[in-house]
Amino acid sequence: MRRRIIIDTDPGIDDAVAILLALAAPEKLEVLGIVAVAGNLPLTLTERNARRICELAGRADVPVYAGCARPMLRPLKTADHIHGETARDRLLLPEPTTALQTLHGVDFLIEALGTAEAGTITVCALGPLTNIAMALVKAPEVADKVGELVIMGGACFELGNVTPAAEFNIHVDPHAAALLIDSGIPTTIIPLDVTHQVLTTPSRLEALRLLGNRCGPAVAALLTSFEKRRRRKFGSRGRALHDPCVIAYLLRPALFGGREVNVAIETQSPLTIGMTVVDWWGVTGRRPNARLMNTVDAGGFFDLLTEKLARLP
Ligand SMILES: [Ca+2]
Repeated sequence: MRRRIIIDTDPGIDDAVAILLALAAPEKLEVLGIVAVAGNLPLTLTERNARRICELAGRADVPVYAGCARPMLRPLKTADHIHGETARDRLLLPEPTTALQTLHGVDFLIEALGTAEAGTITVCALGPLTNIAMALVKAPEVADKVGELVIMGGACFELGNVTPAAEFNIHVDPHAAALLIDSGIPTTIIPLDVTHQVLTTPSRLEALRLLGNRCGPAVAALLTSFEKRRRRKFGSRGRALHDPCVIAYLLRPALFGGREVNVAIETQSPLTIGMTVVDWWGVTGRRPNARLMNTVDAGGFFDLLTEKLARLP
């Protein structure tokens, strides 16, 4: 069955790889639209990067919308030091030939969900959850239309990557995350516990570089530039591919394993704000509200990525 998906994203280097992977599998995924959000970079750059990625993939026909320019309550915190490469290096991503859609991204979400059958749309959340939460603030009735919300975000045993307790996407807009986790939408979470197992290696990057098309070497170059920056912080370990795990999960769910748990989002504490408090051992008695993944076949992931990206221009 072909899934109809909306990608909400803040590209961002690993967002770029995720979008390319989705566009490389049209027999499995119909991308209804891409909605940019402020996160890794400010909105003006994330929406433009989204269009540049579609251009690279030869899919300028995919509509790109701009959503929210800041989180619901907190000031925007970007990760420009890591993701600025996409803005600076014109060689890696071409300039877009198509214009941004005029409809606001939140209104696109409401419109696309509003006109769909109940439970038929998959929403892929690759950035802070502001747009999706705002869609539910404006039109709560569209929640029923979401068949599955797949979030790259949070952490269980891996704890945080932006503070000791919090993962970036949840930390940037914890209030949006808290609203969604309590929305009743069937939710799958791919946390750092999974993505920190999906690491680049020289041979995995080489396989992409050798694809002989435009997209494979571009992805290898993006990930290599990313890896250089990251090395200062995390040592010689490879670069974790966070967001593409969401698309890989849609394409090949058997690569991932997890369990139904209760997740609560910390929105109060200055020390741990944005922490995903996961009841892994079921000690609270709170009802499970998400399927949280904790295992992944990383080799299988890179095989899938390489196999699919080979099909792009
Ligand atoms: Ca992202």
